[in-house]
Amino acid sequence: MIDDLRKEIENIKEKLLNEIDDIQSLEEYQSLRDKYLSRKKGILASLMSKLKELPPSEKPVFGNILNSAKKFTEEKLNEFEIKLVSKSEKSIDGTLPEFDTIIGGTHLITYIRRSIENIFLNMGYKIAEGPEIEFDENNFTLLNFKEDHPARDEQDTFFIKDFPDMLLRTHTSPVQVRYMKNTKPPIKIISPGKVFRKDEPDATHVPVFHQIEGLLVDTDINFSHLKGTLEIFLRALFGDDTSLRFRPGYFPFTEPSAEVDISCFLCGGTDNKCRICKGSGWLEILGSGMVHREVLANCGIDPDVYSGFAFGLGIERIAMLKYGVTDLRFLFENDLRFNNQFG
Ligand code: 2NL
Repeated sequence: MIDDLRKEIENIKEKLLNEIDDIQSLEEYQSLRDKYLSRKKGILASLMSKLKELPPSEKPVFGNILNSAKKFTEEKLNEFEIKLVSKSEKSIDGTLPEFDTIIGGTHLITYIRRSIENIFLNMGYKIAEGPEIEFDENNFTLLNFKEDHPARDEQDTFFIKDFPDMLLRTHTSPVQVRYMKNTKPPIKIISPGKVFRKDEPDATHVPVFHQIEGLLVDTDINFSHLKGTLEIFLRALFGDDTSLRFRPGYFPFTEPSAEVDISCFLCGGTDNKCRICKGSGWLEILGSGMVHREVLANCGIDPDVYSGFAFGLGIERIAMLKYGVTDLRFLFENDLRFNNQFG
């Protein structure tokens, strides 16, 4: 009995393969699938009824044969279905133009920011960030700006409507103020980020721009530490043969303060029509100084124990000098003909 059934199933499998070979359409495929696998009237389902005619010892043997026949049938039909579907899909038209793939790049401002961040990360600095909407106190008062300082004017700073003590930060110094209020020295941070000033856009002014400031506070920090740090930084950014020049300057939050120039990396002072130094041989690059005692005290740091230096530079200015950007508005118009030249 079981041997007869075994033979019957082998015949069914063989017939299935022949019938699959003869299929011409998806409809024929569907009806063949039903013929073999339909749960009620399918050939394999009907064999199940033979199960009760078998003696108990042969039931599991037959069950196994039937299951593997069902698996075989499903596999062969599925294989064929994949072939049928891929044949019915349209072939690729090799005359079509290629896809216009646009590969993203790094914006010049991001590229410069990261280059500078890496120089300071290599010197052991941490990156500090803070909110772009700030309290007047962190942005001005604690930094020793007097109540009548011109930067506090409505004309120059975006104040937040209905919140007279809040504004869009005009520099990233408030990030360092927050850091000093929360952290005991030694402090060694840079703070990159967006800053805001009420300027009518033109080639050299945009109301949103970018700054990186640095701050180091510890015991026994003096002006030579500032000079050495800036020399390492600016030589890494502009080349090993760069010379530095310190000129006296003024910022409310540093004392003494210094403007820092670098020797012109384009002409070295040899071209009196030089695009960037105009023949002077020097380029104004950043502002710096020793952190004002008053500022340290305002931020909870004892100026009799600790001292520090700080500096700040504009990323857009580096873009103009080093990368030849002639109009700052290009930096946020996002014309790909401009953006693709960098990063
Ligand atoms: C510039 C000049 C500068 C600082 C930024 C600073 C921050 C704190 C305390 C003291 Cl919390 N100083 N920052 C110091 C000197 C100059 O920026 O021309 N930036 C574009």
